[in-house]
Amino acid sequence: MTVKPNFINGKWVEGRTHLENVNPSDTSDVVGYFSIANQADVSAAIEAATESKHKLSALTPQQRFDALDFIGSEIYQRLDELADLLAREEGKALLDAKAEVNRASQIFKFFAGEALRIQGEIVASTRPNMSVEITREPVGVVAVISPWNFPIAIPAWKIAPALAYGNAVLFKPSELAPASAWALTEIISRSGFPSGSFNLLMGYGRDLGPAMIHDSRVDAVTFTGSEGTGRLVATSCVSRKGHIARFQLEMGGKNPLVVLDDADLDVAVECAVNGAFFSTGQRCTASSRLIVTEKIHDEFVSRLIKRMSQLKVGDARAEGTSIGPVIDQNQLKKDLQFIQIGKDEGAHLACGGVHHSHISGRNGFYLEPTLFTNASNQMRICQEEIFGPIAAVIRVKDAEEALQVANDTPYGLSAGVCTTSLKQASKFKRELLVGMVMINAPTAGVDPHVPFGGRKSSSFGTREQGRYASDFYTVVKTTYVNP
Ligand code: TXE
Repeated sequence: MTVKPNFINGKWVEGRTHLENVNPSDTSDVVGYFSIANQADVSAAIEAATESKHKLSALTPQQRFDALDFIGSEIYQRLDELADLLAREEGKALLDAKAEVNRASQIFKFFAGEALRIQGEIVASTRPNMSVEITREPVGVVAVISPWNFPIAIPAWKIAPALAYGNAVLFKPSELAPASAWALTEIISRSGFPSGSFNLLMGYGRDLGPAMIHDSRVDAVTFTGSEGTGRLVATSCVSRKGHIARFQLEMGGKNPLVVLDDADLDVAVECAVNGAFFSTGQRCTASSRLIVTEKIHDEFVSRLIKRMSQLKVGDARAEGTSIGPVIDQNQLKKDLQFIQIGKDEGAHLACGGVHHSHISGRNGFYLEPTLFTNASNQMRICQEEIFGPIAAVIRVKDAEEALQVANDTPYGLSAGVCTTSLKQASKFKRELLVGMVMINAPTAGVDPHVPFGGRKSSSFGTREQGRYASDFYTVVKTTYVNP
């Protein structure tokens, strides 16, 4: 049995214990075994990352460009192989997995370019003879804590900017999807970044998270995951001894897709299917609330159900699968509990809701795409993040009520509106309390080079991705020069 090691200070380090990574499409298939880092490994990685700062500052922007470009190119060259691994360990359908791997490659390429575009400003002072220089410097050692649902793209959009702007990285991937993280690390290990500047620590967040965050040599923490864990991370960053760690949190969503009377229903149905069910609904940007005005409600629902009947649930890597399994038994249990809660709350289970413990002879965590109708926005299925292929239709009178319902949630990540009216599109764009607005497009599925993030309980801190990422991964310094 081969156990994949952690990567610390430029060396592969085996742990005393390990994780077993199981294919959610076929639980008899073990994807691999992965070392669990212990406290001593975390300390060694922090020490190495801290020591690597001077080596990192000696790298020219061109050298950082070359290393990041190398990573992006290799990910692209190995797209099919990495997508297969991703689909095997996470369960998203192969097409979605390919799109994710491609996006990871694009992100590394984008930030390779950003390494050459770090800029400052020179500003005239209010005082005679004085000038003011505003420059950006690396933050230092950054802990990257990532979830399982995008096991290569989310690490990419945290690691690439961290390295582009000259930081050292401690990478703690989700214990549920270490294989993609390990493959990414193996590529980074050959990219030319100095030893110690990139470290992989696999294992459980409840142990490794606090061990990283409580060490004041860790300057910043970037986290994506559940809201509850996000709050714990924030508390640890603030309450630890020494200076407060800079932190950035991307958490849950309860994203609305509004369909107005004047919508093109073909477009609206495709947006709903893609946003609610693709990637098995396990996306923070999933459209879990479909808010539909009453004139077109029945027509929209009947077309949506017809379209849902064409979605094939099955092995993530099998030909023709549109929806793979959910990630594991715990998530399946949570999804099934929410289906029961929806029924108990009085919503009508219009489609799906059925769990299959095996498909085509393979044991897996399969759940049919599920649609509730007659839902009200106050129900738990419309207020809490479920994170499965489950959506609820909320019938509203008009656009005014649709907007009010769309905003009536603790979250504020992404929101969509389907309309052919420019006036309505503009109004929703202005008044939706979210970080990302999608007009006639699914709430999920974003570009790799522009800001990503939300408001309210969805996000805290500066935006991820695109040029805006520099706000998190750099410190601004203001220098006054009196020549
Ligand atoms: O998340 P966790 P889980 C939501 C989704 C899902 C639920 C549970 O609703 O059903 O969260 O998923 C690390 N200090 N989302 O358990 O626990 C952990 O090891 C520091 C939504 O996977 O938040 C992993 O690397 N870190 C979300 C990461 O945090 C800790 C995506 C996320 O795990 C830690 C994923 C601690 N005390 C889940 N405890 C989205 N909206 O995108 C755990 N971790």
